[in-house]
Amino acid sequence: MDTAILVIGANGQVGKVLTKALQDKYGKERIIASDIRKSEDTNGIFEVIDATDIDRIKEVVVQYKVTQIYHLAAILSAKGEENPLGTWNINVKTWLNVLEVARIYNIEKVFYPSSIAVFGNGAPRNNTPNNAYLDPATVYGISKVDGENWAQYYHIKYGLDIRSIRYPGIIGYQSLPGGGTTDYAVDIYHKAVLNERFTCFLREDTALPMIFIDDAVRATIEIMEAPAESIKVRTSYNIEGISFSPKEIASEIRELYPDFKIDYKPDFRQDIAEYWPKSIDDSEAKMDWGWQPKYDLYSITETMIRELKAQYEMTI
Ligand code: AKB
Repeated sequence: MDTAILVIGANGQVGKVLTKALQDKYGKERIIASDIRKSEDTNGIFEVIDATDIDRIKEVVVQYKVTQIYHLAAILSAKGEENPLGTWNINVKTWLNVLEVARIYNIEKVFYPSSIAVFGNGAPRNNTPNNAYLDPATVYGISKVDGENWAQYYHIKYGLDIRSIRYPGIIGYQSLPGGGTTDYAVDIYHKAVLNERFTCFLREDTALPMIFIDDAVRATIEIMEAPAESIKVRTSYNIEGISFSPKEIASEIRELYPDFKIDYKPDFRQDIAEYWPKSIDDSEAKMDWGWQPKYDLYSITETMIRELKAQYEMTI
């Protein structure tokens, strides 16, 4: 059967860039982008899907004879704390709907995005191993632990081929920050390019694991294309690009904008970050399916500033 890929949550930070990468790889006619709302810059096939509605997912899967699903819709850590039960309902219900549809229609492969938010106080903060104890402190983190375990359950019980990555904070220029604790590391570049002072909601020494969007999207496609027998972890794989603190990113930005100003006003997001790893051990992903990051803080900064400058110049 021809490959037909459904991307749920295609308007989000990863969804946007992943949809484009999949279109380039498989052809526009094979990728069905979907989200709760149609986006302005939709380019290719797009279907409005509210993923809490299982019948709507089924309809699209049947209409396009879908063979793979990437399920990216979720409410992130900081936003999730505003409405814990609503977040639980959306994050978990949409995932269970996707799993059920995948089971009923024999979907060949499914991608599930987990997060470093699955870790809490029970895990080592430095070089956190893949199989560390999981006791998350946010509803988002709890929903991701739950989602990983459902993924493994559907794999064992029904033989579904589900693959998953625990994303660290993702840095990209294609979308504005969307409710995450790591999003300061996107916002900071916008302020630098606009020559504005940046007020950081984390303390200057709060190191967190991060990854550039190109590396995150490449990892996603690589794990999905790896031979099934090389996927040994059926909950989720740790991956990391680099780890840095607000102070370190600010000092890298000052290499290009020497007058860049930053101050620190930690808020509730500091408490979220306190529970998360400072750095991640991704040796299992490296060993099992060949994961290798390409971007360091220097190349991320250089790319972010170049791309954002071009975007802002176009809107002037
Ligand atoms: C967030 O900050 O909530 C996300 C994540 C680490 O999953 N970027």
